[in-house]
Amino acid sequence: MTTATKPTTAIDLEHRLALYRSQVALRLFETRAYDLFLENLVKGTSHLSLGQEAIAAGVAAAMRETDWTFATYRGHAHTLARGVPMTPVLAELLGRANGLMAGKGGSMHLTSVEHGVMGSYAIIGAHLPIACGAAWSAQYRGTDQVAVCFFGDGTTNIGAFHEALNFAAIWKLPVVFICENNLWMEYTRTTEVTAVAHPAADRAGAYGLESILVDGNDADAVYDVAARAIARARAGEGPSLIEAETYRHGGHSRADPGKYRPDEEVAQWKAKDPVPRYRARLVELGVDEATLVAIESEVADEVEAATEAAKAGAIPGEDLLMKDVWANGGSSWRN
Ligand SMILES: Cc1ncc(C[n+]2csc(CCOP(=O)(O)OP(=O)(O)O)c2C)c(N)n1
Repeated sequence: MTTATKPTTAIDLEHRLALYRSQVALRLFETRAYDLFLENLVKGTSHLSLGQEAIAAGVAAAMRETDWTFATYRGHAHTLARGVPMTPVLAELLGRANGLMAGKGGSMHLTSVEHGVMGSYAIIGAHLPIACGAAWSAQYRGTDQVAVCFFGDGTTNIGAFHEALNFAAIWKLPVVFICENNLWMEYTRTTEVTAVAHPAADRAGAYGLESILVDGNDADAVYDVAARAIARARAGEGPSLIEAETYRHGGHSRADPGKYRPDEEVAQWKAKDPVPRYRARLVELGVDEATLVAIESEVADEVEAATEAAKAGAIPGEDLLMKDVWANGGSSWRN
């Protein structure tokens, strides 16, 4: 097993500052989303990934604009990290007409093809074969695009996970699977219902893949393993599976206080919070306080502006109900 937990020294300061900004943006955005939920403004359910920011930020930093992201229902961070602006994402959570999906999709269906965000998937595991399909399309068409697919630890017990890995391996598809192991499924501890300790990494070998385990609360380490896996995929060397160990600060979804998790476990992981940890690393590297404060206040302003714009968005009209429901692509292709 390859365990990559040491921060890489290959990342220059400019990229590190960008990684910090990205993590701060994900943190402040979702903190605001939670506040808006408490104000009863967020429509439908939503799943936050507070505490897991280093993964979305680190992986996105290693991707090219033309690469594809396949996100989960816990996909705000996956979407924002690819460069989708905050306003349409927040407006979507609020069910407004200026939302990313015009207010019809909500938190769990964020998609932006122009940013390579090829959907958020609420049926767990469903998107792994779909990511393989996208990767196959890139391989078939001879483009050098790579599909990156995020999923949780619990998802590794779904059949589609195993089917997709086998399929990706035998066809050497340019796909990178990222398991965000936050230790918990919906309300169940993953190790209680899983035969191996590392739900993704321990199974990689069964499909001929290297086992890659990374500290998912260290954006540099995540960036490092993701960059290597993506480069391999782009070079035609086939798929990779990365298990990033992390913890979500909150419960499963917005309505779950997560009280079933031991207090010491929550405290232990909060002490490894990726955002202050990365900030401390930058300070150690000699970045001055004013630079960090400037980044934080720019991001805070961005969240403020997005909140105002989202709240000002119109409530969609009833005509939206029947819009984009059915695409008549014709049937001539069958002939
Ligand atoms: C096929 C399917 N079964 C059950 C569910 C209900 N469900 C939603 S999330 C979830 C747990 C997923 O846990 P994990 O993959 O560890 O991701 P996390 O929520 O911790 O990010 C379950 C069982 C679902 N959405 N799809």
